[in-house]
Amino acid sequence: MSDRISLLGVRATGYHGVLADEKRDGQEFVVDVVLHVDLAPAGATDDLARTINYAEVGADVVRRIEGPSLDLIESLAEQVATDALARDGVRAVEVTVHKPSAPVGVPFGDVAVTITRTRAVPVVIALGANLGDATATLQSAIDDLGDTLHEVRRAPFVSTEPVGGPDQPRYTNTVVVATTPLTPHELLARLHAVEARYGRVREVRWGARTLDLDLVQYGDPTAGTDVVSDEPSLTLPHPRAHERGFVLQPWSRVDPQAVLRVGERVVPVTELLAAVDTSDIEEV
Ligand code: A4P
Ligand code: MG
Repeated sequence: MSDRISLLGVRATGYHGVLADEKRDGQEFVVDVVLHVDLAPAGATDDLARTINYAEVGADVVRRIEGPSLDLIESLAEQVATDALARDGVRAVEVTVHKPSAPVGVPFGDVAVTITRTRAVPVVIALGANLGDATATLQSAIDDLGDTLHEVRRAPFVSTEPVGGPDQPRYTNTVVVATTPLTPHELLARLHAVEARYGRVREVRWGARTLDLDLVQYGDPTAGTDVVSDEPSLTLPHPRAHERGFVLQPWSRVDPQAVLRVGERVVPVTELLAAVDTSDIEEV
């Protein structure tokens, strides 16, 4: 993905610097912000709501330049990057802070720091398969997702009794915890694409499948940053995860501290697991 919005040369007076006279007299700071955003939806609809409003980004930058005094332009760059990543749809940001009047002690043209920060949202994905070589399929699906998931940790594979649906073979399940720069819908689309690659067909609800990838949770409920949605196309957290041993057991193995939002409550996964029957779950 290489679409970008660049807002260059935003300038204002700030009081950042290590020296007392910098904090007293102030000087000009100049900031460049490059936002990595998918611009196709806005390009197709001509709708400002589908992109990032660069006027708002500029106002954020000026607020940070004029804000509380910092010692380092590194810190100012970090603040600008944090603001930018908080905007929906911004996957990554490059920030350059120039300090053209810095006390360098020799004639110079410019001094600047540049940082790149990528959005990294914690996500939990449950994987299941009960047709073909299930374990091999699950492992290759995880490998395929390596382009969109980072810091990937996988639970042990478990063999589980089918829950619901018609008579069908036992499942192999696992859970992956990772981080992603994608939005929830982008990630779901990616999960569907990987399911399709492994020959997933949707005929019978809860029927046998070569590969099922469910997005269990997006964001961190402890920090209150998890996405909650009751849209049928993407319900978050996954509406049945809290009662399913084949999700909870592997999840608790890969992340013993994990929590899941259940209605208004944020509940430890180990507590949810204690309430379900796990007698049929075997490690493979
Ligand atoms: N969808 C909505 N929210 C989500 C989400 N958080 N993650 C939509 C993924 N998809 C979500 O899913 C149907 C639709 O749900 C999708 O189009 C998507 O946009 P699907 O994968 O086509 O159908 P499904 O998997 O049959 O339905 P669902 O609701 O995901 O089923 P469950 O509840 O996950 O159950 N028993 C064992 N032992 N192990 C299993 O893995 N899996 C199921 C599937 C049943 N029994 C099982 C297992
Ligand atoms: Mg599914």
